Amino acid sequence: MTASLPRPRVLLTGASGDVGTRLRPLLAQAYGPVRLSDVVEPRTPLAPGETFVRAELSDPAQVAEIVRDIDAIVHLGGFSVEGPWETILQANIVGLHALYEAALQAGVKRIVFASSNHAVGFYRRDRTIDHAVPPRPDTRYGVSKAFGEALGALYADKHGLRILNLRIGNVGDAPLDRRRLAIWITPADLMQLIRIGIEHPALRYEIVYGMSDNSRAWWDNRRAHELGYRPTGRSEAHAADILAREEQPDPIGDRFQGGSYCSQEFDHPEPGASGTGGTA
Ligand code: 15L
Repeated sequence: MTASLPRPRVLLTGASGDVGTRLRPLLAQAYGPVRLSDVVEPRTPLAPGETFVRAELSDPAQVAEIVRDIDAIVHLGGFSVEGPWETILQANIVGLHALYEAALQAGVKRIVFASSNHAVGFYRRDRTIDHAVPPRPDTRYGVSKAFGEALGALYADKHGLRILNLRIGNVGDAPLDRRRLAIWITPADLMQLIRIGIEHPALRYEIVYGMSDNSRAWWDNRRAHELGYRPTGRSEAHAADILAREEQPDPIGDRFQGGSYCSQEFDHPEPGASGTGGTA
């Protein structure tokens, strides 16, 4: 932000989760006062300038309340792993629609949507994919993220909201395992992407991958780089440690980008051999 522009009023949903808790100080540093929302209380005490409003995303009245007087939403809220259909439906489909609708009514200008690598988890690891590939969700959760990206496109094209979808890999201080060497992102790099979503003057509707500078990546993240992203995290610095660790083989999950999300409930003999796009 330049000094002459007013600071955007930012809402962070899902603020009490692991990623939300890590982002809070970074958002406060960038934007000053931030409104936090979640279904449960924040994990750490509120810092000066932070306010917290508890809200159920599936309740339109509560959602209308949290988006009031907000310029930009960072939407981490909803259900963040695979779950029963009813749970995913309420949190990530009904709830997301309520959020977009309330945002439109309230005049919110921008939404940064925490999509997920699981929207494209059934691409094979030996294939490099970019932001333009069709979704290949690996779970009901992944389907809900693909839905979220599509819903964002509708609100961008029809109503002019500015939307950045982040297909986030795995956020943390270090990659957790071999798969995460490809998809890991530091909180600081994630914050860089969020700032692009909130501040980039030419942003209309984009999908980018939420990963650091990972040499083992299977994503071509050039769109993020074109928008100014310059990640500083390097998973390769952790590679020797991770590769020295024994890992349980997962014959299905190890072939696909989504890992164990692909092998859960998997029950046919020819992975990726049929359906749209043929072999992934
Ligand atoms: C996700 O989308 C989840 O929110 C996170 O908990 C991790 O499981 C991550 O994907 C991953 O693929 O490592």
